[in-house]
Amino acid sequence: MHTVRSFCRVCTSVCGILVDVEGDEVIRVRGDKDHPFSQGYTCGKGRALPQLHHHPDRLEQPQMRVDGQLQDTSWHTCLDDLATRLKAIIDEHGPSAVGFYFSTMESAGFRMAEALHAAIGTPAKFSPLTIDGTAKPLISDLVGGFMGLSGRTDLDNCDFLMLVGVNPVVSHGHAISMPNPTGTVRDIAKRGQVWVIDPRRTETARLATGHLAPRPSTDHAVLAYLVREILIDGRKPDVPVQGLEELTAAVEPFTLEHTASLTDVPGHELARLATAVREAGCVAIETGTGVTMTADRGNVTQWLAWVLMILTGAMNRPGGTWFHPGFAYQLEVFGDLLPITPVEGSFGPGPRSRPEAQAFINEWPCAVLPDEVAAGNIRALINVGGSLVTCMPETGKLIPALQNLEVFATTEIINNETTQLATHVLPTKDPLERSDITLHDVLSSRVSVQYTPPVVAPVGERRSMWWVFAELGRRLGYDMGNLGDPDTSTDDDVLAVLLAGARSTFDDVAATGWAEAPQPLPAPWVDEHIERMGGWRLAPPLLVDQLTALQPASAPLMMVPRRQRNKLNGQLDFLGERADILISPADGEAAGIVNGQPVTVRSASGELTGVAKVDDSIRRGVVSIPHGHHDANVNRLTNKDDIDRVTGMVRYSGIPVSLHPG
Ligand SMILES: Nc1nc2c(c(=O)[nH]1)N[C@H]1C(S)=C(S)[C@@H](COP(=O)(O)OP(=O)(O)OC[C@H]3O[C@@H](n4cnc5c(=O)[nH]c(N)nc54)[C@H](O)[C@@H]3O)O[C@H]1N2
Ligand SMILES: Nc1nc2c(c(=O)[nH]1)N[C@H]1C(S)=C(S)[C@@H](COP(=O)(O)OP(=O)(O)OC[C@H]3O[C@@H](n4cnc5c(=O)[nH]c(N)nc54)[C@H](O)[C@@H]3O)O[C@H]1N2
Ligand code: SF4
Ligand SMILES: [Mo]
Repeated sequence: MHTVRSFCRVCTSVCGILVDVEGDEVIRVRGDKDHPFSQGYTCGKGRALPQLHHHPDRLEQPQMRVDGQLQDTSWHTCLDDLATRLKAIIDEHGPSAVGFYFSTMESAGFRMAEALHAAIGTPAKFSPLTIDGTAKPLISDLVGGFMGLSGRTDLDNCDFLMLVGVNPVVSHGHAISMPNPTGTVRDIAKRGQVWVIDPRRTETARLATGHLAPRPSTDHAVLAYLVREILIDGRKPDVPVQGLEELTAAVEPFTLEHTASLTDVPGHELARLATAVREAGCVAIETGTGVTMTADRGNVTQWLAWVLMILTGAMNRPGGTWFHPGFAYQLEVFGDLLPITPVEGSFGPGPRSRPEAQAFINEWPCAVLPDEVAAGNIRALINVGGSLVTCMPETGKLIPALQNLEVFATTEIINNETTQLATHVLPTKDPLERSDITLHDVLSSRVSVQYTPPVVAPVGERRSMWWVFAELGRRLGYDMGNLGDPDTSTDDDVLAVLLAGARSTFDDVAATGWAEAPQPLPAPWVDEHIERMGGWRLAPPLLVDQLTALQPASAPLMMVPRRQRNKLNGQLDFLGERADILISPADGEAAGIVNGQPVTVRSASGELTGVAKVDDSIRRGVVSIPHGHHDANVNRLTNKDDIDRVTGMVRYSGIPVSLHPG
C-alpha cells in the first residue's frame, strides 16, 4: 500500500487529503494534517472519493447513439461522428446553433472547453452563474465598479458576522470556501457575535449568538431596516461614498413597524439586532443561495448587505471583508488601470427566443435553453460536466428540449439521467485519475494555488477532458491556441500553461503541492480603485428601482432550497441522503401530513413526492426541499419563465407551493 498527497475536488473548499492506494484500488481518504489551509479537515463527501472512483455505474467507454440506442464505441469513431455532426450544424445554421454548459472542477478541461467555445464563436454560453447566483457579481459591478471584486469575510479577525441565507456548517460557504466551518463559526461566536437570518433554524444557527427567521424572500427588508438605522446613527464617517441621499430615500419606508410586518419577525427582535449592529461597529456579512436564488430580491438584498458593510467600515478592513486579488491572474498589478465599470451594469444582447432576457457577463440564462431549442436556435449542446436534469429549472420542459437536440455531447464519469439523454457520452478522468491545479482561485479561502499528481491510473478508456476538447477542435479545423497539443502534451504540460504568469511557477507549485501569496489588509489596490471611482456607489438607480418595485411576498406556503451534508448537488446519491421535505408542525397539521410519510408538493409548474419531515426547526409557511435528487427532483416545481429580468437568474427560492398527503 502507498499513500498519495492530493487535494479534494468534490467541492471548492479543496481540502488537503492523503489517499491510501493498493494496486489500482483506492482504499481510503483522510485529512492531511500538514496541509497549510485545511489542517487535516475533511468531510464525508471528500472521504467518499474511493466510492466515487469505484462506483458501479462509472463510465469507462465512449458511447454514441446509434438508431436511438447508446452504444459503446471508440474515441476515434465517437469524436469523428461528433465533429461531423457539429460541423454540419455550424455550416448550415451558424455558430450560435451550438450551446455550451460549463460546470467542472477539472482545470485543464475547463480551459480547453473555453478555448473551443471561443473558437466556435457562439454566444450560447450557460453555467451555474444563472442557476446559483448572479447577485454577487452584479453588486460588485454596480456598487464596487468592478465585476471581479470577490469579497469574503476576514474570518480570522472578524468579531461580528451576519449570515443571511447561507448555511456554511453544511455547505462550507457560498462563492467562498470555508474548510472546517463548524470550528470557524464557533470561534467567531465565542470571541464575538454570529447572527443567522434564515427561515430555518439551521445547523449554523444552532452555533450562533442570535437567529431571526423571517418569511422567505423578505431579507431585503431586514437589511433595509438595518441600513436605515445605521444612517440615522452609527455610520463610519471617513468611508468614501456617493449616492447617500438617494440611499436614504430608498430605505426610508423600512421603519421598524413596516419591516416587522413584511418579514413577520417581532419588532423587538429586529431592534435587538439593530442595537448589536450599531455596537459592533464593523459588520461582516456572508450571504448564500437563500439570497441569490430569490431572483430580483436577491439583487437588492445583496446590495443592502454591501451597503451595511460599507457604512460600518467593513470593506477592505481587518475583521470585515477582503477582496481576493487572484493567484493565476493578479488584480493589484492593474493598479490605475483597473477598469471602472459603468453604473448601468455589464449586460449584452440575449437569446432571440426570449426578448425579456439579456446576457450577463457574456452568458445567457440557463432558463432559456428549452425555448432556444424549441425555436431551432440551439441545435447542439456540449455539456462540460453538468448534471443538467437535476440542476436546470422546470424539468418537465427541459427533458423534451434535451431530447430534441440534434447533438447533445456530455463529459461525465458516472452514468446518470443526463447521460441517458445524450447523443455522445465522453468519459473523462475522475478527480483521482488526473493531475490538477485549483481552478477557481478566487473561491479559495487564501490567495493560493494547489497542485496534485494523479493518484491512480484512469480506468477503461477515460481520457483527460482537455484532450477530448482539443481533439474535437482539431477535427473542426480550429486553431485552439497554445494550451496543449493532443498528440504530445501531458496533463502537467497543460497545467504549466495555465500557471504561466501566476504568482508562482508551475514547477514551484508542483514541488510542494501548494503556494500562497498573503496579501495586506487593507489592500491598497482596492482603496485606490474606490477612490478613483469617487467612493462606493451606494444607490445604483437599477437597484433603487428594483427595490421600489418589489411586491410583498404573500403566498401562504413557499418552497425554499437546502443543501445536504452527504450530497453535492446532483452527485453522491450513493451516500444515501433522502429528499426529506421539511414542514413545520402547523403546516403539516393543516395539510394532514404525517412525519415520515410521503408528501406531494405542487407548484404552478409541476409536482414531486418525497418524504415529509415535520420539524419545528422550520418556520410556518415554508417548505424546505433539497435539490439534486433524481427521484424527487425539485426542479419539477421551478419555472423557466420566472427569472430576474436584469440578470436572468431563475427563482429557486420563494416559490408558492401546496402540500398534499402523498
Ligand atoms: N454538503 C454540500 N455542500 C455544498 C453543496 C451541496 O450540495 N452539499 N453545494 C455547493 C454549492 S454548488 C453551493 S452554491 C453552495 C451553497 O451554499 P449555501 O448558500 O450555504 O447553501 P445552503 O446550505 O442550501 O444554505 C442556504 C440557506 O438559505 C436558506 N434560505 C432559503 N431561502 C431563504 C430566504 O428567502 N431567506 C433567507 N434568509 N434564507 C433562505 C435555507 O433555509 C438554507 O439554510 O454550497 C456548496 N456546498
Ligand atoms: N432547484 C434548484 N436547482 C439548483 C440548485 C438549487 O438549490 N435548487 N442549486 C444550483 C446550484 S447552486 C448549482 S452550482 C447547480 C449545480 O449543478 P451542476 O452544474 O449540474 O453540478 P452537479 O450537480 O454537481 O453535477 C456535476 C456533474 O459532473 C459529474 N462529475 C463529477 N466529477 C466529474 C469529473 O471529474 N469529470 C466529469 N466530466 N464529470 C464529473 C457528476 O457526476 C455530475 O453529474 O445546480 C443548481 N440547481
Ligand atoms: S469540504 Fe469539500 S473539499 Fe473539503 S473534503 Fe469536503 S467535499 Fe472535499
Ligand atoms: Mo452552486
